[in-house]
Amino acid sequence: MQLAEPQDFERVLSSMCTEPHPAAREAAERFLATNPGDPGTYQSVAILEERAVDLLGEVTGHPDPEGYVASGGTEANIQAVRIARNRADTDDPNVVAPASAHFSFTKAADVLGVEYRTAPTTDHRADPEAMAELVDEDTVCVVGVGGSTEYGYVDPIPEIADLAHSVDALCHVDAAWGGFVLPFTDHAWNFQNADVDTLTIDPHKMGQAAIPAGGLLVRDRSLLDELAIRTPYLESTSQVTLTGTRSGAGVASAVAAMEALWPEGYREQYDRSMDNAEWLADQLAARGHDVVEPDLPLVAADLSVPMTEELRSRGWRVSKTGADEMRVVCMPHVTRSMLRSFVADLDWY
Ligand code: 0PR
Repeated sequence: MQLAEPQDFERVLSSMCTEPHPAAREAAERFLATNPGDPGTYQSVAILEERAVDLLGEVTGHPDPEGYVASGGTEANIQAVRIARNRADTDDPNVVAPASAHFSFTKAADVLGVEYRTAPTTDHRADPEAMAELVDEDTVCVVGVGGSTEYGYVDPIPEIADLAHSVDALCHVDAAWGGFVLPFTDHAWNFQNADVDTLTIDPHKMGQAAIPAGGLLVRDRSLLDELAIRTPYLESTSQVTLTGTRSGAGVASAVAAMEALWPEGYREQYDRSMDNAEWLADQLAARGHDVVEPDLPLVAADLSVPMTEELRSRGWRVSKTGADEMRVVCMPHVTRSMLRSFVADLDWY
């Protein structure tokens, strides 16, 4: 059978993934047949994974990072909740998050037998006071989001960390999407100056690596040890990952992308994406739409559902927020000329 062409990115405004950097693409292909889940056999990719974690540490201000390259943000979030649950001393654990947290936390709670409590947001950001009403002595993890899926908004992480530690819970930050842009913004918190315990940051989103490359980082090794199980058949004696066989392509491409882009390439990309988001927000506002002021490079606006449907029928991939607003993610493949032709199609409608 002739394989169909994969999706090209020419009209994709909905995805939080993007075209991999050329070096990332090449590295992925070279390491396609390697398995970092078996470091005794595949030693070179295991060394690359250490490098990936070190680079992720540089991006997040962690001087001595520990963690691994996961399959994506879902796995990293599940593992963060698992660390928190395993470390706590309660039979009835709960996790507290803002309602804006990604649905992977619902999966985590279900798989791990943890109660999931969500607090309403204020202006699309976590409200630490509303979250404080939900925490108690059985809270094992309090979640903050560094770039929300729907609006790209960033929660007040230092306050969320304080709340977590006031009940001896862990603070987990989901920066799966925002992690590679946050260092260039006014959101100045990182591992060094905020009491974050665990963090999700995905190279396969804003990091421009190939899929699958997610990232889980922890403050210190003892947290990762909460995940360790014994591995009698392997040369290594324990494993902390959720999956067994893993993608060496993801690991190698994450290193290649970060080596090529950190920090200047990512900074330039952030500047371009943010300019594009602000330009699009202005264009939509000038046409009378209510626009959610972008914080990171993501624009949501109250375009009518039929309008969004019409754009889809013209080949544009746009998505919706839970409140039915149109949502455009200004990823690296989204250029100004692409947005100009998008706006021209809007005007036609
Ligand atoms: N955390 C955040 C903040 C996310 O945005 C996502 C993914 C995850 C965790 C989970 O990461 P993985 O998918 O790598 O496991 N965000 C999705 C995405 O773009 C959400 C989504 C899905 C948005 C479908 C729009 C849509 O149409 O992949």
